[in-house]
Amino acid sequence: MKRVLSGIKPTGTLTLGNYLGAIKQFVKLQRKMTDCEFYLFVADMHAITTRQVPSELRKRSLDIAAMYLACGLDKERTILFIQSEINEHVELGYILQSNVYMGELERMTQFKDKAQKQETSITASLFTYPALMAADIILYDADYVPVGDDQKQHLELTRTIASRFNNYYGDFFTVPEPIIPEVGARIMDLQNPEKKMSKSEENDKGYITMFDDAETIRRKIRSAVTDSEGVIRFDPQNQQGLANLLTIYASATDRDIEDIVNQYKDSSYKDFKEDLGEVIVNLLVPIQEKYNEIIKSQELQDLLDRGRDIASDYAFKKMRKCKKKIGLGRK
Ligand code: AQP
Repeated sequence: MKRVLSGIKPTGTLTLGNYLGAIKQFVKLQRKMTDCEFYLFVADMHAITTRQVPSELRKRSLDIAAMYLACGLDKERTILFIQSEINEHVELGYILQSNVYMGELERMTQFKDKAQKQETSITASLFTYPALMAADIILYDADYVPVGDDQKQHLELTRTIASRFNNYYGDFFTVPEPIIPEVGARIMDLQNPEKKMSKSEENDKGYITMFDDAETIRRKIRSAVTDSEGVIRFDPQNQQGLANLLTIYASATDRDIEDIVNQYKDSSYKDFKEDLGEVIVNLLVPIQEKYNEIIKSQELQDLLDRGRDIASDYAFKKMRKCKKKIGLGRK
């Protein structure tokens, strides 16, 4: 059976970007790919590449798991777990550090962006992050990895690392394929549409979180940066802010951008934004209601226990074979 795998870092409150670029796609794929198995994890080990408050990190990890469920995952067909509860991720991550080159890691734009923002106190793990990410994926022999556009480069490196390992030690890991959504793969910041919407961004007007209440959502959309042209059309070069809002609308409603442009071509930005605000409110409020039920339930804990046991079993066996292949240990 083919395996689809995805993960999200609990570095902040999930954004509409995470939802449209990753969670929604995952749920959609699950409905479409009925003959696949779905592995989904909360990447808390990745979160600590930047400083986290322990109690908040733990809370956010559970929040993410609950949010995924609230978004409509099929519980029966999902192996849901927390990355740090399976030791083999780090073990394989270390092995893969010996199969990736400094030059390759230096080229990763996410590292360059984050290092530029932080300037000092850049951790070694932020640099080696792609090796751990590769381990997360190939440990389970995932066939497909749905990601937003920003993770394309990391996934390409995962493929390189897996192929390099296979070439040297003999075929062992499945080389994964990315699945990137056609619309919604890169949702941009509402205040600065040249940057992607990120949960660890300081200016909270730039992103909509999955937990924002209806009034906050409306306000953030109303204040989203557009332009002075005043004409609704899809022109990402010259009307970046508006193009982002159209993309959000299309991705949230599963409609074509062209169709939306047609509907609003004679409207003002103000009216378009009012409607978009309502689209997002209608999308997120029902998810928030489900989340409120799930976060308190024993079912969430039971699903995470079950996920941990199944993933751990696979990971343990895979690592035993992997170490043998490399020549580690006595037998
Ligand atoms: N703006 C976005 N548009 C579309 N997809 C996005 N994703 C993230 N931002 C956008 C997708 O969400 C998944 C999980 O991402 P992640 O949490 O593992 O890491 P990230 O990509 O670094 O997300 P953030 O929000 O930008 O986190 P911080 O600020 O901590 O770095 C991935 O599939 C990603 O593509």
